Amino acid sequence: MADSLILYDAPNSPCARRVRMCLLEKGIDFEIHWMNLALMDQKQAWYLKMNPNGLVPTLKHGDRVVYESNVINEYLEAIHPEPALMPKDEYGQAQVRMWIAFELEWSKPFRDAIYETFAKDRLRSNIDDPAKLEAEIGKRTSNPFYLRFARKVLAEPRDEALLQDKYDLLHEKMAWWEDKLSDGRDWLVGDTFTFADIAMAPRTDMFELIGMTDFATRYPRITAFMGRVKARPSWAASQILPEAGATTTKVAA
Ligand SMILES: N[C@@H](CCC(=O)N[C@@H](CS)C(=O)NCC(=O)O)C(=O)O
Repeated sequence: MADSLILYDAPNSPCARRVRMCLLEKGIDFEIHWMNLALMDQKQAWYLKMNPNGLVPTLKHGDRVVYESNVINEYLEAIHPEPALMPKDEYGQAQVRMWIAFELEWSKPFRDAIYETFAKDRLRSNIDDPAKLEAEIGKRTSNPFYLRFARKVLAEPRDEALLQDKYDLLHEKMAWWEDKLSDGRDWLVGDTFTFADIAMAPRTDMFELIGMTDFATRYPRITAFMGRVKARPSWAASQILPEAGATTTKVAA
């Protein structure tokens, strides 16, 4: 592939990890540009021009821009079809896209829960002085909403009631997923690893970060599914963090 592939990414982003996994499964080299989500790098004007949702990941392929992890993966499949990660038959494709739609809904309570837990702790460890936070965010965006949001995450104690609400919503979704696996399937769609598995695995691996410690006993089939995903070389290889002080990382697949 002649044009460079740049992935706008962030440490511990499950959404960006989907794209990393796809690139690695397909043996494509790429370069990561790291964004600091706590400081709102993703809300900078130059980035919003590429991705109006102000989220990672975004892929730049030469002068083409593609955002939204599962859309990026389908783009990669189109330009680099082998090994295939999308079924060839229409019902297989519809099933993959339904898992993606399920993930998009399920990610909403998860995101609220992660802001009450891991993201709160991460922001506090990044910056403990509200004035410094204000200055850093002010360099990146003039939208006062993001500052108010970050201030709230930094200053307010963990909202245990809100967290319980989110757990209850997540359990409803996870119970549905656990039940789906009761037919003994290895992969979510068909007999092979597909974009459906890539859509679901990275966030599933983060339930401990939102304080759900009984995940493995509560969801043994999903835990076994995660074991199969983790046995693939793309799982370990996609666990990428920036070197101290580095803003980019080159990844050779
Ligand atoms: N549906 C989007 C979700 C992207 C998303 O939520 N990204 C998170 C990181 S996993 C993010 O950028 N969060 C920063 C923010 O909420 O401002 C995708 O799959 O690309």
